[in-house]
Amino acid sequence: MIEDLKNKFDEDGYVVVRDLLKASDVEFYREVVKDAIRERKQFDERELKDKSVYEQSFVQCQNLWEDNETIRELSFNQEIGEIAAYLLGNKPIRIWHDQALVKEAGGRETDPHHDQPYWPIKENNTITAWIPLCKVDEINGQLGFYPGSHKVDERRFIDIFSGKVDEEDFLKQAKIEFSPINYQNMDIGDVSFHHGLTFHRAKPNLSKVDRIVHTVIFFADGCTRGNDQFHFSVDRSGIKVGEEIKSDVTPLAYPIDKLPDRPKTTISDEFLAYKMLGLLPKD
Ligand SMILES: O=C(O)CCC(=O)C(=O)O
Repeated sequence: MIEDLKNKFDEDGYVVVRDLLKASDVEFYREVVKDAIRERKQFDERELKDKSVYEQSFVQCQNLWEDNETIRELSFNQEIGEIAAYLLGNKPIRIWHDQALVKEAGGRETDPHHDQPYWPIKENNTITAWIPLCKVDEINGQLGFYPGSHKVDERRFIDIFSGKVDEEDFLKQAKIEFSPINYQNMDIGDVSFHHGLTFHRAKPNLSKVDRIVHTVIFFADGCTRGNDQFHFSVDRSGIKVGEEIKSDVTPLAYPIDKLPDRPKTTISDEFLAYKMLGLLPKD
């Protein structure tokens, strides 16, 4: 069964694992994540309509594992980690970062993109576990994948941060000629895994309730920094281009026999605005 998942992941660039988590655990974590977001976002009083186009796709809180010990248990869950490690080739894996992605009621679609170009990791050995903490269907922000798109091996940066991505430009840039999109209905307990090079997008949330999702990004142990593009996951600990990505900011995630400690490396006050907006943990 796990071999089937790996074959499907290699072929399509994503898999959905049904019933991986217990419903009662998911319901528990939903409340924990909601509280953590409320705490992180306490100084952000903007309404959806006043946010940037990017922020209208989702509320984003990163590195929740650091300042919330209960979420740390979810981000370092060994059942999720085991599957992620297996899909990446059975090596130990490290966390790049985790993040809650809440598509608010009325939130717009998530523009099509792939993730790896956002990260200065040289090797293409990255994977995201997308863990819905509520049911997700075509009405409330379903995630959809372009099957096989990871094989295009295209690392072009798709800018989803500064405005809506033009559909035609995207297909051209992504070198995707034909674009079936496999949207996934997700039940409580289901988890999807997508490769860092798999193009994906999400539908708008047309419901009256926020779509709460927690995600964890992992990379194979031994990956190195590929370029000098800034990223907290490497720059906080001064990892230079060519060096192995290995620090308390990106600890081993699987296999582990104990949860990691909160990183000693804090985030400089140069980035106070990110901390005040709740994107990153405060000290
Ligand atoms: O949850 C979403 O709307 C988008 C998720 C996504 O892009 C990701 O997890 O890489």
